[in-house]
Formats: sequence, C-alpha cells, structure tokens
Amino acid sequence: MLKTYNYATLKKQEIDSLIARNTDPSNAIQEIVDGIIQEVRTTGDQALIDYAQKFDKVALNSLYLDADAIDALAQTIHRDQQRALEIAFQNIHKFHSTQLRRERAVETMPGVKCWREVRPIEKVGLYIPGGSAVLPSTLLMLGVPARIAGCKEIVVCSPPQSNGQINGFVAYCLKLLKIDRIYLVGGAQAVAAMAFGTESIPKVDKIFGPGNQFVTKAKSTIQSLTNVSIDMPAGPSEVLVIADETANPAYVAADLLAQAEHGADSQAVLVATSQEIIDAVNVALAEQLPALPRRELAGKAIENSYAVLAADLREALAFSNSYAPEHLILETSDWERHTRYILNAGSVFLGHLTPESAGDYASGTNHTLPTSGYARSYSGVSVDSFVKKVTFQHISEVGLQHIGSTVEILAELEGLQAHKNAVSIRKS
Ligand code: HSO
Ligand code: ZN
Repeated sequence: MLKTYNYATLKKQEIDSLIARNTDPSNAIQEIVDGIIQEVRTTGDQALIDYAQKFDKVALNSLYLDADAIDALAQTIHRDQQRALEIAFQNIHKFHSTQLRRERAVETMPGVKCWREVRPIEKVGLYIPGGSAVLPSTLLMLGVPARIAGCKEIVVCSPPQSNGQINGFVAYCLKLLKIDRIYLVGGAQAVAAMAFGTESIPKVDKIFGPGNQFVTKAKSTIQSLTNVSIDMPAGPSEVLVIADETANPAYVAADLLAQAEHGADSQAVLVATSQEIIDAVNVALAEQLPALPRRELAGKAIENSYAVLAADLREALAFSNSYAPEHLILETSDWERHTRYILNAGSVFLGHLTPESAGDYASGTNHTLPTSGYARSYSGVSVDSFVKKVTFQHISEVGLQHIGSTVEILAELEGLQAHKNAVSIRKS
C-alpha cells in the first residue's frame, strides 16, 4: 500500500521533505570510500586483487579477461538472446548517431570568423555494475555513444563473478562494441583505479556509469582529487508515474514495480488525479507483487514510496517538476497537450503503451539518467557526454580593422596593457 498525501493540503516544507532523497547523513560511506581510494592509489593492482578476494570472494590470477575469453563467454548465450541484444544495440545506435551535429561557422563581424568543432574525450572509463542484478544493457547505453563519439580508449570495469568470469551477456555486448578487454574490478576500487591508474588499469579522462552508494560516492570524491570528470552524480533509480482516469491501474502498478525491483532504495512515486485511481493501483500492486522473484526488494521499495493526490494533470506536473524524476511516465490519453509543461525530468514516457522498460533496454534512448533531483540541471548520458566542443576563430586583415579598437578599449579599461599591445602591434 502506498502512503497517500493530498497535494492541496501539503505545505512547502512537507513537499520539500517528500522530494528529498538519497543522503548519507552519517558520512559512514564517505569514510569507507576514502579508505579504498587511498589503498588503490598507493598499492595499485595489489589492492584490487585484495578487494576482489574480500568483496567478490574470488582469487584473481589476472585483473582482466582478453578477447579469447570474451569470445568464449559470448558464445554461451542463446541465439534469441544474442538477437535481442543486437536489436537493442542497433536502436540505441540509430538514436544516438543523430546527436553528432556539425555547427555552422559564424562571422560575428566582417573578417571575424568563430566556430566550434567536436572532439572525442580520448580515454573513457565505463563502470558496469554487478551486484544484485548484472546489467549488460548499461554496457550498451555507455559503449554505443562512446563509439559514436570516437573515443580512442574505452576502459570497461565490472566486478568478477565468483568463478572469476563475467556474464555471457556482458561478453556479447563487448563483442558488439568491439571492445576486446574487460577489467574484473568492481565497487569504489574500480572508480579509484580508473581515476589514478594502476599497473594494469589505464587512467582515464572521464568515468561513466551507475553503481551502488559506494561507487557513487567514489565518483564524486575522485573529482576533487584528480582532473578526471564524471558523467553525473547518480543515486538509486526512481520513477514518477502520473495517472488520470484514462489510466489502466494494472499498467501503472506494473511500471511502479519495474522500478521498485531495482533495489530497496528505489523510489516509485504515483501522482494521480483521483483517490479511486490510487485505490485501484494499490489493489493491482497487491496482486502483482507476490508473483515477482524480486518481491522482497520491490516490496521494500514500495514501502519507501508514496502516492500524491492531485486535482488535475497540471497540478500533477507541478509536483513532478519539483520532484524532478529520473523517469516520468504520463499515463493519460491527454499527454500531448501536457508535454510542454514538463520542465524537470531525465526521460519521459508518453501514453498507455510506453513502459519505462522499453527505454531501459531497447527503444533507443539512453537509460543513464540524472537521479535524486539532478534532473533539474543535468541531462542524461548521450554522445555529448563523450565529446568536448572546441572553439576556433580566425581574424583576417579586414577583421582586425573591425574588431581591433573594441579590444584595445576593453583591454585598457581593465588595465591590461599587454592585451592591448597584442592587437596594436598587428594593426600598425
Ligand atoms: N532503470 C535503470 C536502467 C535499467 N533497467 C537497466 C533495467 N536494466 C536506470 O535507468
Ligand atoms: Zn530499469
């Protein structure tokens, strides 16, 4: 049963506490992560082998699997599973390949030409979680845009299974992406290894990928210790479903549970335009939850979630914009008129036949998205995340005549004589 709040009677403070999520108030995680980072930084590969023993319960001979090992593992999965991964790969590729656009040069004044060119980030590190569910789809979501961007070196880390291998689905995705090595390192230690480099693992320029609280904390920590950047601060996954009287309660419940099964700390929020809808969704949740293999996790997540009763779709969207969900599903026949009011969301699913699962795997959009309210200011991962845009300019003789005196005056008013000279010397 979802706890229910009535939007009309909520005070600002209550809304603030409802939308707050994912904090580490005791700093306990930070302390553990700091220790791991320090250890990897000072003892490199040895620390990674020790942590594999401690956390993954495996004695590693080598910290990576090579192309032959990946090939062999990739062949262990069924043909229909290979096909499904190929279709997902193709759709993600199709959608992301339009994101590399060339911009036009701009002549800001006669003879003064400015433009931007796209350059790949040379070395990127992709973290593929192992934990309670192995997510080969995440490898596609990160690897495809990295390939399209043209990144030279793609370093992939994922925790080893107890047999010292990785799963066959991840192996098959590596083959689709033409990546011929995977490092068997998980957790905060993987992030530290890619940030500082070890004997085996190359240091990268940017680290991508979701993970548990330790991985997330490590990503935010290494930013202040190195010049390595990260895709975005990522917390537990979340969905907000908006439902009106046209919604099918069984579909709504299925979408909430698809989110809830990610982990006990996931949030699945329902915003509905009547109490009857909330009641019907609760009934459907009670029907569907017990049949799920991951019912324990999903049940806990549902307990930590809630429903909000809104007067209409506009009010529902106002709450959603404050919450800034990673995923927003609009389960209404009337979605078309409302999309323009969506301000803060990572990825949006429209109508009754568009489950989040489609975007999680195969429709083409990326599933690496801002959580914990960061959708207010961050976009999800795309080809943009794997490139820089470098500005260029060229000034001709005519251009220098046009812009010269403006620069001279501005340099002078800032008291920077050498700046002024750099122009004057060219004019005479
Ligand atoms: N919903 C997750 C992505 C995912 N779901 C992977 C299934 N596999 C975060 O967007
Ligand atoms: Zn998912």
